[in-house]
Amino acid sequence: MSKDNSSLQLEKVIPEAEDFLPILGTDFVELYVGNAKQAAYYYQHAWGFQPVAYSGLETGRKDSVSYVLQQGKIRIVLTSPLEPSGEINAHIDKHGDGVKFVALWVDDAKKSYEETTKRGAESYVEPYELEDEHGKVVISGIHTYGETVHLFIERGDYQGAFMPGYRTYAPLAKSPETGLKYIDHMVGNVGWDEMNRWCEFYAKVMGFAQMVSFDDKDISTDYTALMSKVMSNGNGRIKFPINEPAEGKKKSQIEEYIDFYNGAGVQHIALATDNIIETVTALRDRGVEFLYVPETYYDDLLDRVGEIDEDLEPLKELGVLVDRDDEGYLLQIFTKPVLDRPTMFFEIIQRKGAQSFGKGNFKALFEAIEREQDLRGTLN
Ligand code: TYF
Ligand code: FE
Repeated sequence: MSKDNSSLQLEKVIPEAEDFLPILGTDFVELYVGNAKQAAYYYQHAWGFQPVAYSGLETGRKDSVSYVLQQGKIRIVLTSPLEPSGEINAHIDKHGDGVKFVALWVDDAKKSYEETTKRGAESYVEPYELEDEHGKVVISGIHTYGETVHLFIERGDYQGAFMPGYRTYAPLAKSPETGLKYIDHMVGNVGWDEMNRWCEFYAKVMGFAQMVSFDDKDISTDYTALMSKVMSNGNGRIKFPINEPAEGKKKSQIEEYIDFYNGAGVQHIALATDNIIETVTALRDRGVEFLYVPETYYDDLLDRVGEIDEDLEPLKELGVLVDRDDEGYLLQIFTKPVLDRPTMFFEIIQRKGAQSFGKGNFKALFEAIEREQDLRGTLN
């Protein structure tokens, strides 16, 4: 377990003019789920996402249904099939509920498609246009790890609720937001020895660079191990850590994920807040379950991270972890898996200068995950 938090920089800074894939931000994350109506209820009332748009039978869509929810800049789409068989059912059958699309907001979806496919990306969908009275949206897509897809979304000055084909969605009851602002990073789990291949994909096909402090040293506790590298796009707005399992005495959490997801996929989505104590308190009050860290974690916390703005007591009460690098510190906490399969979970993160990922917390975090694995009987 390395405690080294060397300065985190892009290995090479990509000048804007040379970035062949300028990305404005994450446009949305779309999950294929068994019951979008109930998933939408969960994300609204437990997480405080607000209803934005809906598409389904009432809008003339016959085969599937989608709910669009938003909090801060975070937009999630929940999609379920209305028919047997087909691509969505196959995805759910194999993976359970999970992330299908990580959609990236771009100025030019056609150019994004051309630049990436000519560098070797496998096409998911060629550029196509959707138009209604509110304007036009252009969409294209390429495959990434597992059955996950990157869509490129060009909105121009589209004025509608979400996209052509959607109408505003106004359920009977709403719940207040919980202070979530934007997606900080999204992590992919890939199979044995596949990490470098997918990092090379992000480098070569999408023009990303590795963030250096999180090098490819393996991360291990006494029992389990994994390897991880963080890839970031030219302007640093998109950060995609990639994990692969590594050999340990017991089964890596990454292997457990791969077993239950039946392949590579999105492991966790880190959501940023500017008040982690308020956010996590609200989420916990609404039933969101977080990983437990032993109280001893807090015994020498201030010796490790130095002075912080927050009171120790509420951090300890909630189980929030703290780490420092040479740019500042960060606070983070992880949910238990949010599905029946031990696959996807969320991280809540508040950055106070630090641009790293909580390396100093990996041991405590991974031991907490091991305790959960042990309860599931999946540690062996
Ligand atoms: O995104 C990260 O790198 C941190 C730590 O399986 C982490 O949130 C890394 C690997 C993992 C779980 C969390
Ligand atoms: Fe993370």
